[in-house]
Amino acid sequence: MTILIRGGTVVNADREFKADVLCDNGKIIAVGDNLDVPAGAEIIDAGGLYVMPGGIDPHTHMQLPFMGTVTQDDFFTGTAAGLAGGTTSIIDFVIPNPQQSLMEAFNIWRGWAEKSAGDYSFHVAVTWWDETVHSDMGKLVNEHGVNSFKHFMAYKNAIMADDEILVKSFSRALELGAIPTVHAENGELVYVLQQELMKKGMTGPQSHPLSRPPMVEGEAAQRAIAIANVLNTPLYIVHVSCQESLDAITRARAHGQRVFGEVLAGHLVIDDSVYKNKDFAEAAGHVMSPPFRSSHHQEALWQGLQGGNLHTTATDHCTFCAAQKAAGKDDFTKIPNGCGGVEERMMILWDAGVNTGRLTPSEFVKVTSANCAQIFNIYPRKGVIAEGADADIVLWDAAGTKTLSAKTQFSKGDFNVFEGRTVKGIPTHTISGGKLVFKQGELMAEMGAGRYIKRPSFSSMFQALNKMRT
Ligand code: URQ
Ligand code: ZN
Ligand code: ZN
Repeated sequence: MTILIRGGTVVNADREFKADVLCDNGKIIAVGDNLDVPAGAEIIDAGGLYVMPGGIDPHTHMQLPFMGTVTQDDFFTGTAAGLAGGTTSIIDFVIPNPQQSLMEAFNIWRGWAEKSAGDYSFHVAVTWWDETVHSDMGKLVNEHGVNSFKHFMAYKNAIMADDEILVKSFSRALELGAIPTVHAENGELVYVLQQELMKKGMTGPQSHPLSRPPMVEGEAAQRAIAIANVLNTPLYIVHVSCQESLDAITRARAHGQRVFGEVLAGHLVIDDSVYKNKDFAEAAGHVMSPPFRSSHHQEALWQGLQGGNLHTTATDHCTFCAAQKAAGKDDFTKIPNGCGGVEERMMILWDAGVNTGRLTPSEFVKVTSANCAQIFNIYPRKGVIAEGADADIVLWDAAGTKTLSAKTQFSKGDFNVFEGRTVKGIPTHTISGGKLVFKQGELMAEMGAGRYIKRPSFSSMFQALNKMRT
């Protein structure tokens, strides 16, 4: 399929410029002025629109079995919803049960993801340790294109990685040229606070944020940073939600440590007043970890993005419906943790970021696509409008408006944390793998059209780091 995008303003991480973009056979084959129209090409008039790299969401959980249930969006509906919001690639998570082979889990998730409508890749979680984990990590990097390993420092008695696992896994990741990532919350503290709140009879969703105060995240972020520092590995901290963990990242980076931070669209614009809602479904619908924070943390997170101490934006798309959330009706610790956002992320970042002057269009591209591609080593295949890149492109109408709602979302599920928010700045067309998959509100996502994206190891950088350690 040949598509010529004509008359738009291309926005990359480094600059904006007027140019046509020609796509053929899934790739961008030309970017320039007044490109000739190949016979049979579909022409898209991009006059007055921005032409940007398709978004990459580095943090989703499609079809995740979690807390006794499975998320609402599977890999088809979840990636299709992403395409409707301009996100053309996701990095999801393989999360083995403790004692389950990493390779076995990886193959199961690969099977689930074959129905994806957009491209996908996987971080693999290390939730336990023995020699087979050590060896499977090697297979995953050297044979399957995994270059990032996740560690949940929360979720005690489930998938929590203690310090021994962190130290062994980070060291192994360094040997392999893979980057460790962490969900930074102190799972022991969360567990104690949960028990205390339940003992006091404070069983409602209002207790969720009380069981995970910012310092619970700040301590874990600092601990992971210290372990990475001593072992000389880079580190990527997912869903940074508060000043405390951002400060730990900022301090580490100021001393030259290679630490990257991710922030969720939700944490940038939603505060903890949502938990005060007397309606259980409304409050429980916002139960995710780390929780939404008091409003001063939002400004800190925006400053983190603007100041280069937070690098990527994600969603942690992990959707449960009201009936699933009701599992925690009488015990907030049993409310499945997770919220959506894969469809809304880029509109939230544009509306609250670009329209307020916090981000330029190029900085928007950095934090929604290019930085993620560079950190996870798939740039310039992804994250840029340039010859040779994958034809993953979003056309953006800065004047267009939309009111976000569960009633109109493509994502499955019956809840939307951005419910009722009217945004200015919306996608008009999404091109994924060189095909037009979204056009002015109409989604033409195709089951199985998405590809598994291998991410090469960082051997060169890590060899240098490794040398410094030995
Ligand atoms: O912790 C995560 O990232 C997964 C289990 C999604 N749930 C959540 O509350 N963030
Ligand atoms: Zn997490
Ligand atoms: Zn997550």
